[in-house]
Amino acid sequence: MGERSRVVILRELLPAGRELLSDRFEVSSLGLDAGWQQMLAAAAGADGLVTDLTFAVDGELLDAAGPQLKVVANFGVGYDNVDLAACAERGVAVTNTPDALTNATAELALTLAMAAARDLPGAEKDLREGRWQGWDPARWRGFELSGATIGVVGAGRIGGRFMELVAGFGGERIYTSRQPKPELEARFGAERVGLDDLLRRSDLVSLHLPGTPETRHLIDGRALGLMKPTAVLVNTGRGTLVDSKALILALEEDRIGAAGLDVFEGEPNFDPGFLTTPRVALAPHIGSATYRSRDEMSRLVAANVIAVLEGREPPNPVT
Ligand code: 8YV
Repeated sequence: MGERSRVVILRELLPAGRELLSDRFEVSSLGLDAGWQQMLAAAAGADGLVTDLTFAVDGELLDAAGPQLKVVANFGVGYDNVDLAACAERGVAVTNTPDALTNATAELALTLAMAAARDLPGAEKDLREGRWQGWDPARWRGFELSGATIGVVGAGRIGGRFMELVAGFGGERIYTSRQPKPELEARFGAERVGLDDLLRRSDLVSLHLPGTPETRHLIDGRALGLMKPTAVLVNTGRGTLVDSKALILALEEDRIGAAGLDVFEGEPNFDPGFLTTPRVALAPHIGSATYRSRDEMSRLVAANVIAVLEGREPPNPVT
């Protein structure tokens, strides 16, 4: 029998996926605190690498792994951390984990939308800090989603599911997408519009785009200026979609209604202005963090590695 292939999990893969890999391959895992030098050293000689959005998969890492490397399996649907050209040049397959996190992420977008619209974080903070003095008809008033015009920016899998979840609010649904989505139009009466039109008309704007050079700061000061002063902005896509400084300013100057954010530029760092900005619901990138989703994502990572190392087409190639 030949030597078993080597798979290096550069940070962490949950047991649901790790066990599938360990049954077949020589597997090592560095853990969440792994630093870059440690990753470069551990990657040497790997046939497969399990990666995630917290670090760059670039030429340096691929060269440190060596020419036997066959697959980079990214734990996540987004793969903006992976240099696809560098992988292609070296003949390395890249895979991701779509579908598994569609429900979880769309549900978090709705959670943030509702929390932001009613300023749940602000109201809860008042309660926890002893500022609840009794019933006050003017206090803690927010926005209703019932009857709202809901704008979905990027109507892919997650945006489409989000649209399905909010359909019960009635109102109108509009979306942007490179391709028309006849299914969303037929099922939810959705209308495809341009971004500026969507921003002007929406009471809730939910972002569901990947982080690419083209989508960087799609929502900047100009875009925020088009939104209604009562509109809620939700971002569960990538932090780079939104210009943080411009958003903080828009909230502070009451130029938009509220914001719900799961992703940030430069995370786990984020603009500290968000901590003191009014009417903002914040989460530490937990879009896919349900038991079901993260286990399924882990299994998908493993299924992709196994397929490539056994000489088959992976289920989720990204190119
Ligand atoms: C993942 C995400 O948790 O899938 C994505 O693109 O942003 C998250 O849902 C993350 O990628 C884990 O690596």
